[in-house]
Amino acid sequence: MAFKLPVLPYAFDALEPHIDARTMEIHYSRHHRAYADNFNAAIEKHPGLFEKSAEEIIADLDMVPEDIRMAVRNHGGGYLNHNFFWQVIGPDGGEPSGDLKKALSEAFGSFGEFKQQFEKAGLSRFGSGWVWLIAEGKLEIVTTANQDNPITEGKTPILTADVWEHAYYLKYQNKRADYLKAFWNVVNWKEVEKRFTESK
Ligand code: MN3
Repeated sequence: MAFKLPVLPYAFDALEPHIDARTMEIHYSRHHRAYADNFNAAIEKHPGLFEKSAEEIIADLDMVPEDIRMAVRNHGGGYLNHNFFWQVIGPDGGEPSGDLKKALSEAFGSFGEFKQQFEKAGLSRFGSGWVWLIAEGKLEIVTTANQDNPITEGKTPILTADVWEHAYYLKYQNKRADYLKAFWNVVNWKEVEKRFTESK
């Protein structure tokens, strides 16, 4: 039993013009696949771990044998983060509604203010990493380096943006700010709302 590369739930060009088809193709077919392959290769050394889910493993890295712990953190994290990322983005865009909209206003002042703070956090993450919206009673924004996932710290992410250069460089080059502004056009708020409801 290996960890499978999940099927991308839309076509490579579905997020155009905000995220271009070539970026999506390379990001999914090469980067995500490589994380999955390297994660599986690490777990092969301790195949008992195949009985756990990727979430269970990343949430409890201390139980991962030391000889593969760094590989699991990096590649298992990369595998899991992209599984999550493809779910919370999509072609529809729009805005949050209902309880999530209310919670965003309570935590950040308004939806607009939330977007600004999320973009700012993504911009200030030096080097490669991720920016996350966390549901922990009150909503909060955090960033992680490399392929770390907030579940390792016991947090529940409901939205993320990949701020590795491979996520935007072909179209936006060094302009991460422009990528993060465009990101709002491809957030799958229905999925984020579902995860928000499940977190309570
Ligand atoms: Mn990526």
